[in-house]
Amino acid sequence: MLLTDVCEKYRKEYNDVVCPMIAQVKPDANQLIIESIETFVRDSPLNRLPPDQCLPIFDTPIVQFADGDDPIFTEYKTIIGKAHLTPREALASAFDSKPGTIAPHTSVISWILPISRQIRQTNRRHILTPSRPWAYTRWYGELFNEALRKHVVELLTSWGYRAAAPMMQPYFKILSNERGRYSNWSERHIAYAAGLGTFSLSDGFITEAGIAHRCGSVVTSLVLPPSPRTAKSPYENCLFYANGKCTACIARCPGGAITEHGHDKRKCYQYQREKLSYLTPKYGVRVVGCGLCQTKVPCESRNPTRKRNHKRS
Ligand code: B12
Ligand code: SF4
Ligand code: SF4
Repeated sequence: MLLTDVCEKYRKEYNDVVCPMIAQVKPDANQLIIESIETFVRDSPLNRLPPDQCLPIFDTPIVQFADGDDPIFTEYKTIIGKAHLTPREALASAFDSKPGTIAPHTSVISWILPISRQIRQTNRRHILTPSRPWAYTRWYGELFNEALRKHVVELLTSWGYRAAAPMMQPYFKILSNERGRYSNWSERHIAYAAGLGTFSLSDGFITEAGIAHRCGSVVTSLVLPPSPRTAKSPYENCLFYANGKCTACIARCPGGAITEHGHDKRKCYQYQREKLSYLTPKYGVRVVGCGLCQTKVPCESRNPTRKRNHKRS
């Protein structure tokens, strides 16, 4: 059979634009994607803190990959909720297609955007409300994160692959159960699958660059070798679970949302809704996040369970 026949057969079978024989594997794709994301973070004017746009909002990102068909994504339907999408479902829904026929293989690109030291320092001084730069990070930082998601989707599309950022799709939604709010695409659980870190007592996701970050992801039909997931438990990077000695985030939380039993999402949401909403017009943003549990804590900018300190301060 000629290559063109295989392509034609594939197009009919998968209703796809890309033939796997010519487009499934792209040598060095992981490295090219990492470099493209790093450059975007370094050069984009959106990654600058208002009003003077001098300081970067985020430092150099950490980028890793997961196999979209890794069984952990099906486990998330039990751990998070039935509505949580597998990468295959997320990609198929974005193209109005069926999960079984969207592509022979799916991969996930997941990134961590560490919040810059200057911004973290301003929040360290606060005890009840977030600093203005932290509030800007929640608002303008997420606008930048959205631009990055679009950038990665465009890069993969320009190479001839299918790609989608689930959090930017119309199907993305935030739901609620007895434990509080959750979504059908949890960026932190995606980052966990890609081996980028673990959860913690405060629920925050502790990476090698710490807990003070925002994260994002894109699903694609391109085959990308997955990064190793070395954590032995979903809470390995948190000192509370490592030696029971750290409870710094409990003391930092003004909403009483963190105890030795974990993070109460309802209390956290309530605190931010009821006590902080007056800040939105003051700071000129549409939503304010507190994040005091992510600054002035041992896990702020490094993995605190590592013997040798991470270089960031
Ligand atoms: C809904 C939401 C909230 C809710 C609920 C948060 C939550 N814990 O889920 C509320 C309003 C409380 C909230 C608050 C904040 N949020 Co918010 N929020 C989201 C949103 C939109 C969805 C989260 C979601 O789907 N959660 C799913 C549920 C199930 O997660 P969970 O309950 O924490 O999961 C636990 C269990 O699954 C458990 N677990 C049990 N068994 C097992 C087994 C395995 C194998 C695994 C892996 C896990 C596991 O582990 C988890 C931790 O305990 C995400 C964006 C996104 N799409 O991901 C941002 C997001 C989580 N928020 C973020 C941030 C920064 C904040 C705030 C700091 C506010 C701010 N901006 O200043 C606070 C911090 C709260 C906290 N301590 O974690 C960041 C988190 C980054 C980070 N550093 O961890 C995210 C990822 C946004 C982003 N794009 O970066 N948020
Ligand atoms: S402050 Fe301590 S207990 Fe809280 S998440 Fe960080 S390491 Fe864990
Ligand atoms: S975000 Fe604020 S209210 Fe929520 S757990 Fe952290 S410190 Fe507490």
